[in-house]
Amino acid sequence: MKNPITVSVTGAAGQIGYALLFRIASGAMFGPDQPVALRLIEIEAALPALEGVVMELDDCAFPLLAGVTTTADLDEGFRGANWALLVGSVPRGPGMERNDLLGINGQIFTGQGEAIGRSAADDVRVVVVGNPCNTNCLIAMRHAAGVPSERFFAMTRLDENRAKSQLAAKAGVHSSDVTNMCIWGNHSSTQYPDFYSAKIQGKPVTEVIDDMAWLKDTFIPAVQQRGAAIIKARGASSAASAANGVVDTVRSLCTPTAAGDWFSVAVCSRGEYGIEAGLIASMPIRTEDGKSWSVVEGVELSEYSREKIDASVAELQGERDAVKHLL
Ligand code: NAX
Repeated sequence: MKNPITVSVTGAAGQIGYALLFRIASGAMFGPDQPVALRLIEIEAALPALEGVVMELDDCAFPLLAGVTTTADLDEGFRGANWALLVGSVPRGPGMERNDLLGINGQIFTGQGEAIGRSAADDVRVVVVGNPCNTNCLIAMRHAAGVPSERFFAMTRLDENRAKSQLAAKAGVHSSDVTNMCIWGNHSSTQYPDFYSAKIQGKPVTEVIDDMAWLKDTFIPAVQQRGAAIIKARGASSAASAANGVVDTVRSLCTPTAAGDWFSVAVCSRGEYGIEAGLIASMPIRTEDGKSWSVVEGVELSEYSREKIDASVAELQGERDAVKHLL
């Protein structure tokens, strides 16, 4: 039997946590022969609810689940973590401005970053889901002493999957026929799902879906506003699909990427595609060995794409400026 991978999850009693933990424990994230140990982190007030989730994990008798720890203590929670999945954050309340939210969550991710630096395993990789995830990731990264910046990621995979599904439905193909789908920029309504570079059964999307008005005026807003549409329909925000996005993100980072393809995740820019270095921006990513990753170079950007990416990057710069005191 392999040694267990230790996975720390914050916000574990929340609705994404409830959908995510069972996928991890079942082997969906690391495969059917890889044991996992879960370290679940919640605020004190949510620990009783988290115990209920642990009872359910127990009741699944998962063969791969090597242990579960629950705690409100960050060092205890991140101890030995190979993966830290930062899902918990404070939701935007009535009357709260975006900058208030950035400030409140900024404090949380400062402490979590510090604890990851102190307590996680030497090979820790961090995926931030809690919103605003790009900027929360930036804050955690800046405070995690000794953890290289290339180990920090913010999730845009749900957006990628949404985009693939919308394009597949329009073209009358399966979503797995859609490749090279890059979400650029921020995980927010300014994100740019790049239909120019994406392919359907190996052909450019613009050849298969010969309807530029639909691509620009229906497809893009549908992806950008999908979260709001789910809330309207379900009365609650996306949870199972978000959890699935986390599973896909980690799997993609651990598995060599198919030839010619890429996936979307926000990483610390080194200035690729003119995106200011140091920002956490979503770009096309590949990994050859399931350990190190690189930004795919040479993706051609139309003038339209350039404008959309620049707008999303400007938003990221604004968010970064709003939390400058925390960096
Ligand atoms: P919930 O409100 O159901 O759960 C959040 C959990 O986090 C709660 O149990 C809360 O007690 C816990 N929490 C709050 N502060 C914490 C802290 N300091 N330490 C540990 N735990 C803490 O939200 P849920 O629907 O699970 O969503 C979680 C986050 O994911 C939200 O910020 C949400 O906006 C974000 N999302 C991000 C997505 C993405 O693609 N990046 C998509 C889905 C989702 O909207």
